Amino acid sequence: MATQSGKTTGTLDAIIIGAGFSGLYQLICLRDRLGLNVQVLETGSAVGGTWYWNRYPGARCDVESYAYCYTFSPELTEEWEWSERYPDDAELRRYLDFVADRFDLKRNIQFNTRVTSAWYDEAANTWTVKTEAGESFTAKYLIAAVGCLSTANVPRIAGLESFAGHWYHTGEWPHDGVDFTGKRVGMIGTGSTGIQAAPVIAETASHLTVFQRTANYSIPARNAALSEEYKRFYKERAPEIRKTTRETPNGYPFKPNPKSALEVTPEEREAAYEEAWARGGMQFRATFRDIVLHKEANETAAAFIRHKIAQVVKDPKKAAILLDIDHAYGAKRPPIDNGYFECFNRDNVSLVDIKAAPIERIISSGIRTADAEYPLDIIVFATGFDAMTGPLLRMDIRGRDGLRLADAWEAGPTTYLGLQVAGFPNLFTMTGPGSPSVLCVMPVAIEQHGEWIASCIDYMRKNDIARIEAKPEAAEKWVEHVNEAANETLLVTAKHSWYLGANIPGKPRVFMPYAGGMPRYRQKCDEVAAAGYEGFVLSR
Ligand code: N01
Repeated sequence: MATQSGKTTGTLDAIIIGAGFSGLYQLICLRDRLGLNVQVLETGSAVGGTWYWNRYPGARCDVESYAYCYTFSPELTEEWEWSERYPDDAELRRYLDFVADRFDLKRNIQFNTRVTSAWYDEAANTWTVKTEAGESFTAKYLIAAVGCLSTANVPRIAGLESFAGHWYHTGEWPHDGVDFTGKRVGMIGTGSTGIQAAPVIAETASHLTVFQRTANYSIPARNAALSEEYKRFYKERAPEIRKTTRETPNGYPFKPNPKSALEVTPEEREAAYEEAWARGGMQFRATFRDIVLHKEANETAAAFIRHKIAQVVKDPKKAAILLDIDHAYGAKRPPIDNGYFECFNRDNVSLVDIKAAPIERIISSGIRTADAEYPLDIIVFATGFDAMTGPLLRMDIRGRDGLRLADAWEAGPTTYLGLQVAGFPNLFTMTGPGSPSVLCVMPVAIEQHGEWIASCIDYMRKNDIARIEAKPEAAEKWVEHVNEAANETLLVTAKHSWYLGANIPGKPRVFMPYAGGMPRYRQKCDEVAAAGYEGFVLSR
């Protein structure tokens, strides 16, 4: 039951925190397939999750629209029309809003509601969730669908409070936008976000100064409007695309070339990279099967990209700073761009190497580095997120015997399958640490999680099971496996990556996402369920 306000009435079976891709799908699975009474609590004033908050200039998904969407409903696939190769943030919000209306989801979503705590009551076997406004909700199951990249990281740089201009974090962008016209803008950060934002900011700012700590690779996205022919083509091929996204390690709609970069002639390799560069997008990483696995193979791709950057950037000083890349291609999340390197050829864009001369402080007139002062009207922090654990730990989550999640994870996150934490019965995390999450196309990972959690709850209900909780030894073994899987790749070689938590001072260095690939993960989850939820304690 529900009211107009989005508040569910009656006794709740489940509470879902978050109304992004994962929360919406979990609501469909639990409410419409199992018939549960579910309440979704969402901080924002509308659906969208990551795409509700990330409205910065140039924000756009780096996965093709026809693959970055739900696949559970052929009718939905038929009814929705993507306009571009990669959807921008506004189109993704429209899509999720369409889904929410299409499946009548809003009646169970309470917006403008920030969850501050979630405590487990062992005697009652319930979770009580409290909100910033002082409301309280109680249910048997709690599903954290809070996203992986939803806690903005604003670095603690001395003097920020003294800045006389305006500053913004890209992940908390004002809904009515920011007018850069005639302004001197400083942007800190050159990850996927900064690389998308810079060329767009440069179009209207009087001057853009990019503060780069770590140089990055980027591949042209080659975004374009979808022709009517392509729109039809993707719809007709939807079942085939769905199948491919479920068979490939990262959930992409293309398969990696089975060849090694080292088994072809230099000419063939060059031709393959040229073709991938011209096609654009993440598929570049799949040009050869071992690009993210072997150093030597990786270097062939890295050298090709460096050569392209050198060709594009005309000013040799800027080029040298942009080419000072300290990690393997793909070891950090590889960005794709719409004119990033080209924007450094504009007269109104400059580049500051803050690895060579670090930022010392922010002053009222701008940014002071070790060797200069940069007068600014606006500072943009494209400085990323407290990824994966941040959104969970900013709530006060307490499990059995009052165990705080923050204490349980003091040395880093420990989960079983990324879905449950020992000591926290009936709490499920969607795309949690230890699951493929950020290494997989999100909606692909999310549909698997949503369905697995719903099947698990269905099994519990049919078998009179009141509680499910990960065994500590199963979680420890899973964490070992997550580490082994990461160690088989070059992902662990980038020591400053957010995959490791290295972007947040004091955060334990633990490789968080599962790098063993979505098909392997899916199989493991299915085997666990088929074996009567092996590795979990089920109690009546
Ligand atoms: O964040 P990041 P992001 N002083 O952490 C720098 C997804 N995403 O928002 O590398 C100075 O990658 C930091 O420098 P360094 C995607 O999964 C997807 O760009 O730590 N600089 C780095 O340059 C992505 O990976 C899409 O040395 C500081 C930058 O800020 C993830 O979100 C678009 C600093 C942060 O890069 C995060 O991307 C956007 C400091 N104190 C994002 N702290 C698409 O779908 C940090 N930096 C296309």
